[in-house]
Amino acid sequence: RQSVVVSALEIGGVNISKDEIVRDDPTNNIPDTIFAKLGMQLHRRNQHPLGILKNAIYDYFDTNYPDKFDKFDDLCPIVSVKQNFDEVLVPADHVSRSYNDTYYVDSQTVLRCHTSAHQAELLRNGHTHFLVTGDVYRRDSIDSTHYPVFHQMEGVRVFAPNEWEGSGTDATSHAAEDLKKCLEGLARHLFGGVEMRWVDTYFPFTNPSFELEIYFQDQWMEVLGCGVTEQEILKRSGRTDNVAWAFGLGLERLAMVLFDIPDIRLFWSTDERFTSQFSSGRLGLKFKPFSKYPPCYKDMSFWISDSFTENNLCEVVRGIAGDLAEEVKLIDNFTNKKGMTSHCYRIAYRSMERSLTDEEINDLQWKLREQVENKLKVVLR
Ligand code: FA5
Ligand code: MG
Repeated sequence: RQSVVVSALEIGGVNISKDEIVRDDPTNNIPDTIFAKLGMQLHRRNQHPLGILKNAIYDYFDTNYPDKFDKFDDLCPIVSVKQNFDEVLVPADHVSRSYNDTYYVDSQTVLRCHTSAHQAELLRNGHTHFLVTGDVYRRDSIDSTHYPVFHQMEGVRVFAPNEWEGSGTDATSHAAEDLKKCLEGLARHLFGGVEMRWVDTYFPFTNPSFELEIYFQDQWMEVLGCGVTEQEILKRSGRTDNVAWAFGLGLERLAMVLFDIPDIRLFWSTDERFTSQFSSGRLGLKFKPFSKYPPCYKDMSFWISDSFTENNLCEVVRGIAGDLAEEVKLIDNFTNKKGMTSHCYRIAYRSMERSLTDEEINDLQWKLREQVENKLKVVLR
């Protein structure tokens, strides 16, 4: 492996030596580009759209539940498999545990893939109302609303029996109704009016479970997951008699709607034409794109192997093109008589900050073809 440049960092008061993390452990699948994002904590910058949004959500909770919610935004993103999965009841065979979906430091340690990783421990420590904001990491697809590092805010509220006993509904319905009211109120606080809808879904740690979608850029975009906490989680934290709700907000997605930010890569931009447009505490403003540079499309076809996955392809693309990769999209897919399957991917290259030259893009595409063939064991057509 390549060694990394930065050798130490401090997160959540814990000093971590980067040399200690990137070691030759065969289970480590964290590329340097991801590694470099550790400790950046965009959500703790008050001038950054994610920090502005976090503070606006804090305002909503402070107004509606004075002094109730404990806030954490500095918990270390390197967590155990136990915290990230076991303690929130993610089944042993769930896809999210795979090396294809999650970044492993070693077989027992991951970069958290959600802020839910902190739920159980905080409950055990006696917290009953809390918000946890942090950077989370996932191997994922490439497009304007997906990025391998993004930010979530977790919210948990525990109810005592007397809070629902008089209400005429059972504990679960009481929590579910309260949850939806709370999140709809939050959406009004942030957006005023916005078109949204609830969708039923599944999470291992909640039941019932819901997602909230907002209409943005001509389609429905999922912005959060939530639900009534599985009783088993409460039981393990010594709260058999309680009921609770939990949510996990995708901060980038909400900020995209709030500030009219068209592409998720912009959150990482250090171009001052981006950064200078935001200021602490200012929610209302809309981002003005600096002139939009044209995208360049390149297609690539290959016969896939059994082990081929789209996430692996995206990792290779990001490794070569970094944030110049705007989208990776499957545009053709067929299986021939011999049973061989061919995929054609269209890769959109575009910089948010400048025009790219033909030469530069051709160069990227050639490197990509070479690495796709070598690393993914596919046969180019
Ligand atoms: C979760 O992560 C659950 N832990 C949320 C939750 C918490 C449910 C508590 C119930 C109780 P999900 O994988 O759907 O759920 O992600 C939550 C949100 O993160 C999504 O709605 C989306 O807004 C955002 N998100 C997911 N993947 C990405 C990505 N690659 N880039 C940017 N945002 C993403
Ligand atoms: Mg989801």
